[in-house]
Amino acid sequence: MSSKLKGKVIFFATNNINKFNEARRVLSRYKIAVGMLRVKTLEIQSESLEEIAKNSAIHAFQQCHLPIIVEDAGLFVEALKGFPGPYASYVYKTIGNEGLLKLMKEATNRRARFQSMVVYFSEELESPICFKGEVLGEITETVREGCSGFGFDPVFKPLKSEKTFAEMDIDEKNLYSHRAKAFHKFARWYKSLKI
Ligand code: ITT
Repeated sequence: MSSKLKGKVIFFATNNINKFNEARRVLSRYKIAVGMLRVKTLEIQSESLEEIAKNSAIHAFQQCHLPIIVEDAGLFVEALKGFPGPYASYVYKTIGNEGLLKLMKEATNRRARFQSMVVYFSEELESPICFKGEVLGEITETVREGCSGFGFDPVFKPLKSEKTFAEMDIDEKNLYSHRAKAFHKFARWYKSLKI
């Protein structure tokens, strides 16, 4: 592993400012500088977050030749046999939180999990490297908006909290979230690179 990786700014290729802000907050604790890059990411159709994110990272890197992070997240609801999974973005845009709650009207099992796959790629690496984070929780009975959050945050409550993600600020969400866990793993790896 080359020492060239250290001390550089890395770029998070995303169009989602909320994801970027959550990641930046974690990385700043490790003094890792990150910029947001709005390159057009390629999202292949796949059941695997890892495969989607790896392909996106390679595609993004080919466009900019900068040290790049891509993150792909999914929501897996037990009562819906893992739906929407990697299709969370499409499902959110089409039926939204109200639609998800409707699908779960009869469901007594409210268990769900968010997964995050953070993928890093740079010119020093032969292939992209992946870091996974997961949070277990449940889908609430009603939409519980708070003062922050995005996507399914108003209907997702981590197991160890009484609040939905939307009722938390970024720092509190980062104590539990799939994304924060994956970015902590990434940051520890990045900081461990030999000088
Ligand atoms: P980029 O691909 O541009 O990074 P995106 O919003 O499409 O942004 P993802 O594919 O990773 O991001 O996530 C898919 C969707 O899953 C996202 O649009 C949200 O609706 C939902 N989602 C992911 N992480 C979430 C979180 O922490 N809280 C609430 N919803 C989340």
